[in-house]
Amino acid sequence: MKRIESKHDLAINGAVPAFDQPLHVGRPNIGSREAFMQYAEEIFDRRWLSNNGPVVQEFERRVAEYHGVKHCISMCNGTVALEIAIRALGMEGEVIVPSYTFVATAHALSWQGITPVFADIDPVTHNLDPEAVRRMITPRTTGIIGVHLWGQAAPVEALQQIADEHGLKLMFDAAHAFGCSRNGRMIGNFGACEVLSFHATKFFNTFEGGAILTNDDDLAEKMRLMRNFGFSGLDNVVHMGTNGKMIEVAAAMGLVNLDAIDSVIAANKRNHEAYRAGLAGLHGISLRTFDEAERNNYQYVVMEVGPDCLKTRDRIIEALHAENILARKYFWPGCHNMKPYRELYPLAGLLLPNTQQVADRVMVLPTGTTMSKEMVETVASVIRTIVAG
Ligand code: T4K
Repeated sequence: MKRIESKHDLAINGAVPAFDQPLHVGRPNIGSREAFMQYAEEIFDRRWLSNNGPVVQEFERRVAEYHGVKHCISMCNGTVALEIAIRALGMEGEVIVPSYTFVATAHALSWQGITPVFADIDPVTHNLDPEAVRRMITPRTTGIIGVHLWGQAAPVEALQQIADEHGLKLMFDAAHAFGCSRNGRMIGNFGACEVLSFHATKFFNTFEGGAILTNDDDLAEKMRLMRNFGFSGLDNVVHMGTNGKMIEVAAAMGLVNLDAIDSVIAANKRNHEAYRAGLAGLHGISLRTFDEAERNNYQYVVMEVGPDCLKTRDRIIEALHAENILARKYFWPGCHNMKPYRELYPLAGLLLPNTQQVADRVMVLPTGTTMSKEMVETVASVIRTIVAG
């Protein structure tokens, strides 16, 4: 690996890039290929490819067990899972969400004619600020969707209290929070239900996929119907529904990745520690830490570029991309600044100062099983050189 010691070693100054292949944020973690191929063979032999097959059932059982929750209803992706959960809870009118999230959180509402109302975040945790949520409640509000951003739980107790006081539904977008806990209790056990994403780029993937976790038997039953066109038995449609089913081969990927999960967590944790050591003391730069008292998946390495840093976030990103280090500006510029929502709320920015500030400062760095400790150390030394140069 190339050594980066002075600004003359940087690709933006004409040197060869630090890496000859791009380093992506979101390179998939993949468990045993042999085990996956074995599942695939069995799936072909059975000729049962979708519709609640045996692999999907086994997958749901193990994901529910892993999170200590009664029901796991698997889905074709996290976005459809959000849409189904929202509809099953009977949300309508206005629903309060953070703007600082992946756009799917907001889209899952507006796709169904529900207005996402953006509340500001806590600038330290990056999660919804309960007081900001209170300020956004109107007579049309029917629910709140908290997001466990970066895998760190939203303030679930405070949000539950607000929901109870105002008779609102509460659910969580737990797309980042597979395997994480809050006060020792696993994600999946908060609000009415919680939605996971198993997209290729996630800590835990099923190629594409998602799931809803809940302890509510009736809700689980309803959501199972809704993901399969409302069919109860062969010819009997008893509910409105869509096609949200997970396929067998996706569930097989999930099972092999579940078997590998401890090694993925270990790799992410090792990388996070290497980033922390590599960036320690760098003026104007801070790295989000994890609460070691909780279960964490360490999937997102979130670096904040403060106003006292000698370089801007965008300048650092530009220089990193030149080195083939494809850091991302998640979740810039905030949903409220994206075209479908910008026109709806031209003044939303005034209500979301923390969202604006955080979205302008954050970048996410590559990690996962495809990144070695040495690669992380090189990325950190590149960042140090960019910032100083
Ligand atoms: N809620 C939240 C809070 C979410 O973060 C997400 C998804 C959802 C809901 C919705 O869940 P899903 O419906 O997706 O299950 C990515 C993912 O597409 C998205 O799933 C994820 N959040 C979001 C945070 O990141 P992009 O646009 O950055 O993805 P993309 O395709 O550019 O991938 C990132 C990088 O990963 C690429 O540059 C290359 C690498 N990559 C990607 C894929 C797909 C690979 O190396 N291999 C691959 O197979 O949104």
